[in-house]
Amino acid sequence: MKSYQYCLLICTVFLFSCVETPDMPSSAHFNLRIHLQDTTVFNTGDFVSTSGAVVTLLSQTDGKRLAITSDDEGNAYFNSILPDYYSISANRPLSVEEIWEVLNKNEMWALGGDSSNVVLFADPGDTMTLVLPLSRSRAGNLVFSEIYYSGSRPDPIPNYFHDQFLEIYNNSETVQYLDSLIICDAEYGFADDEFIHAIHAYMFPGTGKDYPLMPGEAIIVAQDALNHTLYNKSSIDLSDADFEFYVKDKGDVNNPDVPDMIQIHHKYGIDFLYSVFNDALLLLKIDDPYKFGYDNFERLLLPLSGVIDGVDYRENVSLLDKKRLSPSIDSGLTGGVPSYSGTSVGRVVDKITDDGRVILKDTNNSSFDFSHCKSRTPGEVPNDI
Ligand SMILES: [Ca+2]
Ligand SMILES: [Ca+2]
Ligand SMILES: [Ca+2]
Repeated sequence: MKSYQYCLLICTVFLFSCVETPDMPSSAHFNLRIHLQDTTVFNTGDFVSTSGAVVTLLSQTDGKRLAITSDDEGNAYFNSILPDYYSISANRPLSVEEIWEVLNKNEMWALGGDSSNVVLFADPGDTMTLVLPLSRSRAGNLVFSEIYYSGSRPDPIPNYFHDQFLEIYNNSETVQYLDSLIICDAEYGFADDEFIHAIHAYMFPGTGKDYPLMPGEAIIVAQDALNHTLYNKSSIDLSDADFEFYVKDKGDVNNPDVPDMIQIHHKYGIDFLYSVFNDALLLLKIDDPYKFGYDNFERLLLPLSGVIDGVDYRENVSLLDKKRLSPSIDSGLTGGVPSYSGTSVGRVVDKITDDGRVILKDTNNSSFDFSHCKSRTPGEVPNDI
């Protein structure tokens, strides 16, 4: 009986191997032209808003990525590709000058488009054309400017991670309100899903305009708003944090002077701990976080359409196939920070306006938008390029 099962297993593995890695004849190759179509007001400018976009093609079978920059006609040509399921994303940053020309405002916008899990095929040697609409990307207003997830060096406590914090920065020129925005993490394995599968989700308090954040200002959300140097000398003082995650029913500590984030979903753990190895963190604006319910493992489903900012981090930043977030939110990876090293990752400066306001880089690709911080700087953003 056992040998029969073993044989069946071998046959099954062999069968799936055959199905999942087809030996495609080279004659099956075809060409793909992705034509970008700007459906926004930016197509009225004197510049070509579909030119210079980075168009990325991701094979769903083997995870291979191809990136091509669109030409002056808004075309990205991918030559000699194989029929497959693909995800496509396009990102076109808009310069301050381009935005000013069209909107007469000093705002931050990008153009982006994506299409997930589409079957692409054509007769061998033929060229298939796919039109990808671009819409205004929400990048820019509020961004994660520093993420400290790695935990402190042992001094004396090993594996000290209660000092994790998130810094959120107003990257825009107008006042932004934190009221009712949600911070969540994202379970691994759903990068192509239309929902974030959140293990933890917490909401800022306030009823609409209680927590304004001025242009160029940052706030800190601490795991625990404590002076952590009292417990581990290599840690930091977060007793002045602006908000903290407080998990009432798990024996969490509470600093009564620091407002608590409101628990929306908490699947497990003594706190909203994000992994010291790899995780993804998101900031969202969603009217009803319970509208789409839960997945089969009690993870809260939050729609991608509500995402304001999202950052994917991992100890090995070359493992793009292990990403948790869709390329439309974050097409790269930050991290590369050893656990318990006391190192944080922070967004780099894009430019500084004439009146001295720092604009942080946000191309929705954290491989380029983030770097390692020289030191943890809760509440402060860098001011040199
Ligand atoms: Ca806490
Ligand atoms: Ca508190
Ligand atoms: Ca900082």
